[in-house]
Parts: sequence; structure tokens; C-alpha cells
Amino acid sequence: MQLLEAELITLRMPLVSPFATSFGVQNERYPLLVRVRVVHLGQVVTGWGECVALRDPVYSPEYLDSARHVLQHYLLPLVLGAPEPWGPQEVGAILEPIVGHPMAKAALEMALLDAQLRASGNSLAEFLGVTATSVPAGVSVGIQASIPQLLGVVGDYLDQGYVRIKLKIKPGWDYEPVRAVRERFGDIPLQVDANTAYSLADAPTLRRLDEFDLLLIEQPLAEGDLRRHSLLAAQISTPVCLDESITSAASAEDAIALGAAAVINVKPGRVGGYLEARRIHDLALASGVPVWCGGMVETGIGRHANAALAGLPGFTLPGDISASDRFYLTDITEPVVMTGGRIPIWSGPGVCPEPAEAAIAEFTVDSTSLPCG
Ligand code: OSB
Ligand code: MG
Repeated sequence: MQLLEAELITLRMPLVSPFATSFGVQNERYPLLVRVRVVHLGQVVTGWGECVALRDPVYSPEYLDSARHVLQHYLLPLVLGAPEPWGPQEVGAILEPIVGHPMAKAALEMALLDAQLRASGNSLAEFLGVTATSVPAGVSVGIQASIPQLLGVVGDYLDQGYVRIKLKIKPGWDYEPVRAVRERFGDIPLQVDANTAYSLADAPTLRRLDEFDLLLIEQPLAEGDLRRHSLLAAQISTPVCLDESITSAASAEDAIALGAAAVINVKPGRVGGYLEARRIHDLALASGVPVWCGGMVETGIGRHANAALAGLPGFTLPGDISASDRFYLTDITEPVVMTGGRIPIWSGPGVCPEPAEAAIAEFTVDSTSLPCG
């Protein structure tokens, strides 16, 4: 493959409703798109990737401007200068000299993989060996202003057909909201996500959630706290699932070995790409650890691709795979649509349906082309 040129396109997209977590309230999302033009199999093709970094470094050390900067000044120049032959499978090794920045690396690898798949006419699902044609739809519910409001929001999602509810929690918004949802909606598949808001000293508070038979509690403690997560796991019966802590297959292996993760949330963007995500899937499956596919409020580019990944057999729990209208009024691809509580897996060429230039133009706030000339 030869990389001819690349464009880094920053979008600003309003969310249909504010999304509140323990790390703050998001009213909009700033997706960073990577558009590449490559030569592959004698054809010039375009590929698209989406970076999952948030605008601010509140979820991960990476954020919008850091991802754009490292892509422009380090990652793209490395790939533009890479001696042929190489393909998307080699991109991880090509980018290895740059330490960290898995979200930026993932977006570039995704764009190159998309280009390869569009040239060969294969879907991401085919590339991954996924035979499923749809996956169950789960939804992540932000922290609400009141319990009645929470019950209204959860009720709406259940009416729409979502089969699994994830509640964001934080100290002071944990036991009561979970109890209220259990009381109102009964035995639904239910889990919680703390986004690192607790410390090990909060174990007694978290143990109170044991009575609700939750599928899991996601990332109660800090990103670096693998050992403390394993100590917490010994004190509560709700399975501990890691999100922020898992940034590579190596960290997933460590978390499993330490007993810090009974379940893993696989976000391809967070772990450096779909290829590393598959390696985590494979090692978790071999260790008997269930995985599910998380979300980062992606546009249709990342959402369609996540649904394909979630079709792998080790993804035995429903993911944060919701329809486009969960977050966006207008998507930049053919929307992700839920039917009967399921999301269909994109089966056409590439990682997603062809993004719509007009929609992208509508949301674009910045665009940078490489090589700069
Ligand atoms: O912790 O899973 C998380 C969104 C942004 C940052 C972190 C998280 C989330 C979500 C969104 O929960 C889930 C989704 O995209 O559907
Ligand atoms: Mg999470």
C-alpha cells in the first residue's frame, strides 16, 4: 500500500441531549476524522477512520488536540515515509517508535484498513471472520438530574427496544438510582459505569450494589489501579469490568492475570485499533473472560465498525452499541438503526457505509491536509 495524502477533519456535532458522567457533561462531540488516499491493488482508494479522543483529557490522557497533533507531526509522516511493501497489518509496527497515543494510532490504522477493504470489496466483518449479521443493542445512560427523570429516560430506551441498560454512577448517585431502576423495571440486564470515580476506601458503598445482581461494575477505580481493582473484586460480588485501564493487549493480559478484570470493555479506539481489539478478544476468550464492545459516542463511522467487531464470538455481553439517534439528529453515514433490539452489521465494502461529504462539510470546524506541500 502507498499513502498518497491524508486529511485530518475536525467536526463539531451537537448531541441530542447532554451526556453526563462522573468526569463532566458533554453537550457536543468533536470527532476527528482521518481521510486517507492510498494506492492499493493498483487502485487509488479513499479510506476513513474516526478518532475516539474526547475534546478534553478527562477520560484518557489523549484528547482532541493531542491526537490531531501527533497524527499530523509524527504518525502520518511515519506512514508517508514507510518503505513498501506494507499494509494495515504492518501499521502498528510502523508507528511503534512513537510512545503511547493509542487513540490517534487507531484512527490512522482504521482509515488504512478501510481503504484496503474498499479496494478489495470486503467488509470489516468479513476481514474479522465475523459470521453474525447483527448484534444486540445496549445503551449507556448518563447521570440525570433526578431519579424520576432517570426512570423516564430508561423507560424510553426500553420502549425503543434496547436490551441492556448501563447507568453512569458517581459517589452520591449510585445506590438509590440503581435501586429505583431495579424496582421499576425488574430483572432487566443492568450494569453500571463509574469512570474511575471511587477509591478502594469506597468498597463498603460499592458492596451495597451487590444486592442488585448487576452484570458488572465498570472501572470503579483509577486507570492505573490494577492491583486495587483486584483487591476490590475480592470484597464485592458484582463482577469488576475494566475500561480506562485497558489500553493494549498486554494490559488486558496483566489485568486478567492479576484478577483485576472479570470482564473487559473492548473499545477499539482506546486500545490502538481493531487489530489490537481482536487480540484482546482472542486472549480473553482463551482465558474465559467475557468481553463486550464499548462506545465513545462515535459517529456512524466508528459505530458501524464497532458493531462488526462485536460480532466476534467472545463478545458474549451486549455492548454500548446504540443507534445513531441515541446521540445524533443527523449522522455522517447512513445511520445505524436498531430493529428488534438489534443493530445490523455493515456488510458492504469498508468499515462503514460511505460517509456523506455534505454532512461532513456541515459539521467541519477544522481541516488539515498532508503532505503540506
Ligand atoms: O466510559 O464508556 C465510557 C463515552 C465517552 C467516554 C467514556 C464512556 C462513554 C460511554 C458512551 O459510556 C457509550 C456510547 O458511546 O454509547
Ligand atoms: Mg466506561
